[in-house]
Amino acid sequence: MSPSGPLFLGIDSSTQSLSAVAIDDSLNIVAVESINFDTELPSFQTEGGVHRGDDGLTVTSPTTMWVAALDLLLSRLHESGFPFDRVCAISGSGQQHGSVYLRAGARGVLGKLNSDKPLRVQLAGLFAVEDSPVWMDSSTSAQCAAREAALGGAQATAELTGSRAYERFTGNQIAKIYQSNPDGYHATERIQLVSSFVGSLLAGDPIPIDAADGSGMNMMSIREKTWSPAAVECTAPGLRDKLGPIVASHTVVGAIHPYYTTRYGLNPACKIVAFSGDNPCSLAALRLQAAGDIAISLGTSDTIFASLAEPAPSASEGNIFANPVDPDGYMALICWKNGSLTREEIRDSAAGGSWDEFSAALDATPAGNSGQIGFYFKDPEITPPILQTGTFRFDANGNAVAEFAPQTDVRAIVEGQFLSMRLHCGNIGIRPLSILATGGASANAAIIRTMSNVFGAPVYSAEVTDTASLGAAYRARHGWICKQQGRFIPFAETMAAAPPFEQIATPDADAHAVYSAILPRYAELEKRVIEA
Ligand code: XUL
Repeated sequence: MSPSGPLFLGIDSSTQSLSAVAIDDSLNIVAVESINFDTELPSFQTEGGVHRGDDGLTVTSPTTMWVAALDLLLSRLHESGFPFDRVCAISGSGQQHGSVYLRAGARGVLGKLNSDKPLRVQLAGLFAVEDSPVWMDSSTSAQCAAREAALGGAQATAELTGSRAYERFTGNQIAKIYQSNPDGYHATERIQLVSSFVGSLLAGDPIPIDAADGSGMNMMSIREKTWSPAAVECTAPGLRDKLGPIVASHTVVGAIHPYYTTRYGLNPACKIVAFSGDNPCSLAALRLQAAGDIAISLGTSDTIFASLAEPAPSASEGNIFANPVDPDGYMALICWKNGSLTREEIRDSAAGGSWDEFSAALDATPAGNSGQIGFYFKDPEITPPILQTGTFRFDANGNAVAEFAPQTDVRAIVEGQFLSMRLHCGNIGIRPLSILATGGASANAAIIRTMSNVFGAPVYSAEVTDTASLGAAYRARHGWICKQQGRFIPFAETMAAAPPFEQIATPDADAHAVYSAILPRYAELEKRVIEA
């Protein structure tokens, strides 16, 4: 680490841990630290950072655990000699959708933190609801149905808020708290997201929710980036006053509270930049800054993150959020449950359990698989939503067939997965111009070539770790630079010093044309599979 110069800190409050990444002004990572909730704060008795209810649906985390973790994280960094006095700005990331219920009077308590005592001791009693519902909770189906009924259906809800009503989305969680614990609800002065809550601890004042994480609540107008009166009013009475304002994600929302300057040596000039959700922060870490920049993560589930300019929210696929680095832009998140495990199943059944044989089969078969198309749902799929598991194979004439030759199966699963991605991306307005491949399968050259050809876009490789906290650190620096200059500076300009990602595939125009011709047939067959 150089002995001087500004530093920027990103703090990620995830489901299982609280982590920090510090960068210098040249974007180098200079420190990382992490606190695991289960093992380092065992008194909260969490498993994977959460408590699961007896109903199998309710999932919460003890809010005070996050408070205790913050002191532990900062003291760990302090003890390691981390130069907190050089930190110019802090931003953060939080698991999306989770909510925190601050009791009346919380603002006064937060403002008067005393650096002699740990946060946990001073903030006991701060919460009107002690256990925060988190994104893994799926106990609010009734509230989702009520929301969609009030807002004119699932598609209307998606058009208004960016997503249809999802159980984990915060508005539905708040509605459940109001109905099941009205005393707790009425005792609440301010409701925060996990992200804005951790930022509020640092600022010593409740900071606003940012537009990107606010998009995960089913209550924000995705186009206006303000609370939708209809979507707030159908949630719970008197809610608008408890939510505070929404700000653009690069906004400086406060300064560090003296608690931290005295206790850990932070610089009193250190700014707090709005905290955001972990997925928006990951978008920033992957530098998906221009509309059409997408990342495809090939993991247990396959996920696409994308920057887009003209979203077309849909009730059947994906979530649209405000973009965390471009106040006029949007981002999308789409998840496919059948990812690596499903590819591995075909590797085992059709390629002798060997990735080399799997790649050889891909190389030996033509783009478009001579018109043969397969759907492989080892698990119920999210995109498109289909509960029925199984494999559905069709010949070039659209007739269902029981089997493919092994090599055909290999090509069919890979092409099918990427055609599904292209189809469903297109349905919500994503027009991929460049692809960043991450996750395990991104190391397979034959799979990546197929990805490039299906989308007709160059593919780059990125192995970025700690994306949520790193993205938060990049955003801290972005917000700080905007504040210094007194105007919005495009995120890309602030990231010019970052080393370029390595290009690993160039699309073949002929192969791409084959896939463009197949796509309508693929869509047609997918409809048949869903309807069957
Ligand atoms: C996104 C979601 C999860 C959490 C994980 O909608 O629910 O990705 O953000 O922390």
